[in-house]
Order: sequence, then structure tokens, then C-alpha cells
Amino acid sequence: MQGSALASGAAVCARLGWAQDVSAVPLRLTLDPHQRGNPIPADFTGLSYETAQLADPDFFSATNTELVGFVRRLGRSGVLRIGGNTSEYCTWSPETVRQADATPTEDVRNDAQANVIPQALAVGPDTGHGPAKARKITPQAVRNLRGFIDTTEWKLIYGLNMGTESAETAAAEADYVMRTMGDKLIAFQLCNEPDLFYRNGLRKSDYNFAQFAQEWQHFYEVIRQKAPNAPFAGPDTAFNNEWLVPFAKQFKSEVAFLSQHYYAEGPPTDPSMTIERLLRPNPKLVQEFEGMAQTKAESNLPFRLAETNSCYQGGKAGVSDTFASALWGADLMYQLASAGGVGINFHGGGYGVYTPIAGTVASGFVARPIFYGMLLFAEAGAGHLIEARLEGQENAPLVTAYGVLSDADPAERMRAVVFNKHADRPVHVRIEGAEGAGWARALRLSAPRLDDTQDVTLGSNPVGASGGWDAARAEELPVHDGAASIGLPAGSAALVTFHFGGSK
Ligand code: BDP
Repeated sequence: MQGSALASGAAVCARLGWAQDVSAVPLRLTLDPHQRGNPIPADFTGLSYETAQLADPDFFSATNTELVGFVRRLGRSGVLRIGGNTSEYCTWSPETVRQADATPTEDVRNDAQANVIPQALAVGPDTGHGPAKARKITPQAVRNLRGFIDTTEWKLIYGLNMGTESAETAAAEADYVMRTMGDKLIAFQLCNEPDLFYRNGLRKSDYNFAQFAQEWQHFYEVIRQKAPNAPFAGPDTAFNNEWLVPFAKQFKSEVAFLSQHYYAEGPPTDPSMTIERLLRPNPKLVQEFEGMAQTKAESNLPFRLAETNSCYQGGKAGVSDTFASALWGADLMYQLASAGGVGINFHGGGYGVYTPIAGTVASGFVARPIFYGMLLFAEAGAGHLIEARLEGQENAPLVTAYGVLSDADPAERMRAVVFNKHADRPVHVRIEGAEGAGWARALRLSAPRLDDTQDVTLGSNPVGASGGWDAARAEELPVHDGAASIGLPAGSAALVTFHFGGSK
């Protein structure tokens, strides 16, 4: 049995050109399933969209079956976060109104080829250049959102407008959202990136944490009077640990979890924002994790990276929309879990440069490269991280590796995820520690080049319409004495799943 797995695995490798490369840097990865690390919760994965997207009630709706398909492909559970810059300009409108003022071309400004029909909005990430267009959010949009959430079986974080609305209006909206969403709502966020209010025109230039904390407290009280069980999260700051940590201290009893954002690069006009930089270790991420560790020490509350992506101001073409973003995104998910985070929301929408899913109700949707990174994470599954020790990295510092003990299938519980983020060097990894495994299966994340914006595949297959995908061409690896070996070409990743118990 093992022989045939070996033979067919070798044949597949040879056919796909993955025979061992003699120039590959040799690495050793030792997994220890007895040394459990942090959990990877089932709802770790997530997406983030602009609140302005709710102005088209047909977008987040059970009837948008294509989008439902893409979202479900990313996880049987996950978290949809609605917020972003536009949340500070959208107004709650209790009676249903037509979006007669909609100017769709403005909303798809990130993509010239967008095919837009009047009234159908596809809102890309806000580029943050000045105030966003005010949109009306109606009860119909919230009801449809409930249908979308039910159909995807995901959960919801809902951003309110503290920037330009009164606490009373926010309370009326929160009350309706609470009654409509029930326990599908895991938290309200009162505002988006308040640590930048001082410079984005929403507050005076001397706006500080003390003023913010006072406003937050007031909104919280007014909303709680109307909706006594409303759950909250915050502060949803852009980056500033000097706001994050005091918030944790002051409001730890009021919030279910803490949240901050992270953009690896920006602005896009800066020529030093490149693929090469994206794939290197980032001091900003170290700072983010420091903030997270401090909030944990302060409050013992979970931490969610509620909005993230590769490059702020809507992304950078040639970086955010390339295969490199898939390696970056999936690796970030594991780095976050390793550091103790409970979840992540990749921001996007419309035809945004960094969006995981691009499209409109009218024109249909496609998976962008970063979607494939999230898909790799979904395939590796929820469970626990396990100790994963990588040796030989001096010659390949941009290789990262993680061990996962899945709680899905006992026969396939042990998994390794390896990223080769080098553009110029293949590596060869011997993965040890899977004693008792009979064989292993590798699912490769690859594309012809790191800067490819098309032709990304997982398990040699692309993601099709409505998120359709299957791993039919997973590659078999022989296992001897608990070890399997895999070659990873430059700029690629793989999920290796060990199979225990019974032959193939
Ligand atoms: C974040 C905002 C979001 C933007 C994003 C960006 O919350 O609305 O779309 O930056 O600049 O700060 O891409």
C-alpha cells in the first residue's frame, strides 16, 4: 500500500516538475504533537467590508448565492466584520429608501474595468482620502445581512458610527441590529480607528485617548440602555498601542474582546512598498503583537485583528493583488495564532486591489490571490498549534513553518504548513515527528511567479465560480519512521497532512 502511494506520489511530482532540486536548501522541521501551543478557533478566519456596502441591501443577502459560496469556502464558520472608514459616514435610516444618490463609479474607483449597473453598489476599501460619501443603512439591509449570515453560518462584528452620529442614533441602530441578528452578533464596534480621528477631520487635532474614552463610555451607556445585552469590542485602533492598552485597562469589563488593525505596508505611492518588503519580517507586526501581549496581561481578554491587509489606502497594484499576498496573508494568520490572537479579518470589497473576493452582484465574483492563502488556512483547519522547530534556517530565513493538530479528523490530525517566501531559492524540508503515520498528503499553494495576479492554484486547482474548488490533485508523500520530505520551489507553500491508522 505504502509502495503504491510512494510510486504515485513520485509520479505526480515528476509530472509537475517537483522532483527534488539538488540546489534546494535543506531544512528540518520537527513537530511535537505533545507540545500544544495556542488554539486555532473555528471562527479564526474572517473578512472585513466597508459599512457603505450595506447601502446595497442585495449584496449581503442570502440571495447573493455566489458570494455565499466564496465565503463558505473560507470556513464553515468565520467572522464577517462590517466597518472601516465609511462606517463614520453612514447613517441609520429607519425607513427604507432607494439609493437614488448612489454613484457607483465612485465606489469602484479601484478598478477601471468594473462593470457596474445603476443601483448596484460594490464598495471597495476606502482609500481614506477625505470624508466618504454618506450612505443610508436601512432595516432591509440589516434583515438581508441576517439572511447572509445564516446562510454562510458565519458570525458578525458590526461597526457603528461614533464619528458623525449621536449616541441616540447609534443606540436605535444597535437596537435594531441586536433584535435582528440575535447571537450571530459577536460585537458592536463603536468606531473605526479613533487614534486617527485627530488627523482625518473627524475630531480636532488635539483629540486624545482621554476624550475618546469619555465618548466611548457615553455611547456604551446610551446603547446599553436601549439594548441591555449588546456585546462590544474595541478600540479598533489603527495601530496605536498607547490607545489600545489603556482601553483594555479601562473597559475590560465592558468588552467581549479587544481589537486593533494592521496594514503591513503603505502608502502605495511609496516606491519602497514592494513584494520583497511584504515578505520580510515586519517591525510593525512585532509592535502589533506587543500591544496584543500587553492587553492580554492587562485584561486576559481575547484579541482579534479586526481589520488587516497588505497596504493601506486601498492597496498597491503589483503587490496587494499578487500571489505574494497569498503567502503573506496565510503566514500572517499563523503568526497571529502563534502570538495568541483569536482571529483575523482581511479587509476588502468591490474590486479593491487587496480584496480577497472581487466582484459585484451583477457581474459575479472571483477569488483574488489572497483568497488562496486563506483557503490554505481553511484546509489546514481549526484545532491547536503544536511545537514546530525549524532547523537550517540560516540559509533560508524567509521560510516559516507551523504544526497544527486538527480537531476535525482523528486519522488526519497532524499537519504541517510550510511557507517558502524566498523569491530566489528552493528549499527541501524533512518533516519529522509523525510517528505512526502511514503516509502523507501535500497540498501546494503555487503560481508561476510571486508577482502573478492570475494563475494561482491550491492543490493545482483554481477556485471557480461560487468558490467551487477541490483538491483532486493533492500529492502523496511517503512516510518512513514518522518523517516525510517535501521540496518547496521558491515562492510557494504547502500543507502536509499526515495520515494515521489504516492503509490507503
Ligand atoms: C483602514 C480603514 C479602511 C480603509 C483602509 C485602507 O479602516 O476603511 O479601506 O484603511 O486605507 O484604515 O486601505
